[in-house]
Amino acid sequence: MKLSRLFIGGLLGLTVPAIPALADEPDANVLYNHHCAICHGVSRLGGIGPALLPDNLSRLKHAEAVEVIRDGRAATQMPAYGELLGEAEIAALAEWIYEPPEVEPSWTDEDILASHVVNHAYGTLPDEPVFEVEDLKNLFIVVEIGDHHVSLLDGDRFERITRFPSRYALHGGPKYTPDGRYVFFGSRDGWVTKYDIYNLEVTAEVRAGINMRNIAVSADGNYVLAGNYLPHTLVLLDARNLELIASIPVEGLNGETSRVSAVYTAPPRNSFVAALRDIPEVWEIRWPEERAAGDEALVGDFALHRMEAPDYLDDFFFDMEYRYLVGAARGGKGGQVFDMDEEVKVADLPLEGMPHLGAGITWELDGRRVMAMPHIDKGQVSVFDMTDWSLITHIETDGPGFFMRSHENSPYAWVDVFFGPNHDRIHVIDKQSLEIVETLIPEPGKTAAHVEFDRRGETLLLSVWDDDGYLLWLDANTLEELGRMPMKRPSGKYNVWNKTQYEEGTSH
Ligand code: DHE
Repeated sequence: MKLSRLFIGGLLGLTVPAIPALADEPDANVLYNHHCAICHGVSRLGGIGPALLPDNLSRLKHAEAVEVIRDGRAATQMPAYGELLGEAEIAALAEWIYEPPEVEPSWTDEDILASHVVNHAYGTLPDEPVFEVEDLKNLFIVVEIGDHHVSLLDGDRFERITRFPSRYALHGGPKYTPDGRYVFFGSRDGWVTKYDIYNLEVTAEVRAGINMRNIAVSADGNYVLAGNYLPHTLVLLDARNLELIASIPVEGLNGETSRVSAVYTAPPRNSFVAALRDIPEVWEIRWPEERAAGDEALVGDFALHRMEAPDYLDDFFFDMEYRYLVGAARGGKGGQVFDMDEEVKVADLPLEGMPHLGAGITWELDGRRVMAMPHIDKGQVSVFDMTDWSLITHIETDGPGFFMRSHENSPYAWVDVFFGPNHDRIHVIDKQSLEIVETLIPEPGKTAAHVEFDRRGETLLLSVWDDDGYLLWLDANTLEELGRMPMKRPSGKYNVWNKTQYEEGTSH
């Protein structure tokens, strides 16, 4: 069908002004206001479509932007403007959206409140699941970033229970409430979505920022914390209906404000821990151990503790007791172990370059607890003794990896080869010998990545990370294939039991 401006306006029930005659050089600003602002917002903060600001677009290559404007995006409301605009106009638009806006965008408490939607108030939906499975704790949530959907799977029968649209570009692991009934998603554009797994319904949504990193849910399930790049804030929400409790400006002891790299939950400390990008501090926010009576949760109940760090620390890994955090120092200078009780650095780790600490896992080896993580810039998995922080070995792999996974009951740790020519490979490492014992290539030429085990560690799911991709279901011991399910670029997958139990082989 030939696309027309009226078509888009009609679709959205909006009136689109007539286009003035264009000068020889396409004026991208004018083009944007006529064609894009309706869905992406007058200030480019997003609306029906995603935000079109340089930071939000950092992951979209320029050529892809041209393609999306020209050809549209399948399974979304983004139409193909190639039928309406010339190549020069498309090129001008694609160029322009990567330029910073004249006025720095802001996102205030009023904006957060105005974005808040409650579809089903907490406590109004039935407590019994609307589907039947053997084990509610062995469900998986799978994020499909190819067309921005989420699938819910029965982990015993490897069957899809439902598939529903998500916000654009979810990032970071979805987080469950401790009982596994609700799951929260965070999108790069700042949306936090609460989903009731038992009723298969989105219950509430709120936009916490313009460019968000990830979310964390308190171990008691009462609070959600979102960490933003833009604005420089932490946003604390009541988990019941995602009401705003407080947005906390991130300003360091030196007066500088900072982006938040990521937020984490530290269950034994009853706290959230925030990694900050631009100031050498680690922030800890303790949640109230007893929730305030009545409906109102007070920000005064939350204790913010700022710890001066020895360096800018990013991308954390925690020990099982959440006393020590391992962070990557700025500029690829190595890793540092920070004791959060004593607030001192206790070790330097030879982790130069780009270790992916967030993907780290831990297990027992000869009576010692070890941690292992891949590197984004080299083909290595580094293994450390966590009792004295000494390096045990670097395991050579076929290329840089992104994700690592295991399970307490599995003898193997899995690491993908996410980058480079061997991105279709995935290694299986023997956790005792620290040798690669198998390298699988599920589909030549297509990226194989991100493993998650079932709750018992007997089977696992593995992604073929492609728009026409699929999930593989494997026997975790024999590595035999048990099934396949087509999916649109399935990225992360998250088992309810493993996540809610903070299983040692999975991300937290
Ligand atoms: Fe992620 C988790 C940071 C790029 C997919 N990623 C995380 C977490 C952090 C992080 C701090 C842990 C938060 C959590 O789970 O709550 N990611 C970063 C980056 O700094 C980086 C390198 C650059 C960026 O632009 O943000 C980055 N991440 C990517 C991707 O390109 C990936 C592959 C595709 C995508 O969706 O954008 C990607 N990141 C993921 C996934 C997780 C994740 C699937 C959750 C992993 C898990 O198993 O828990």
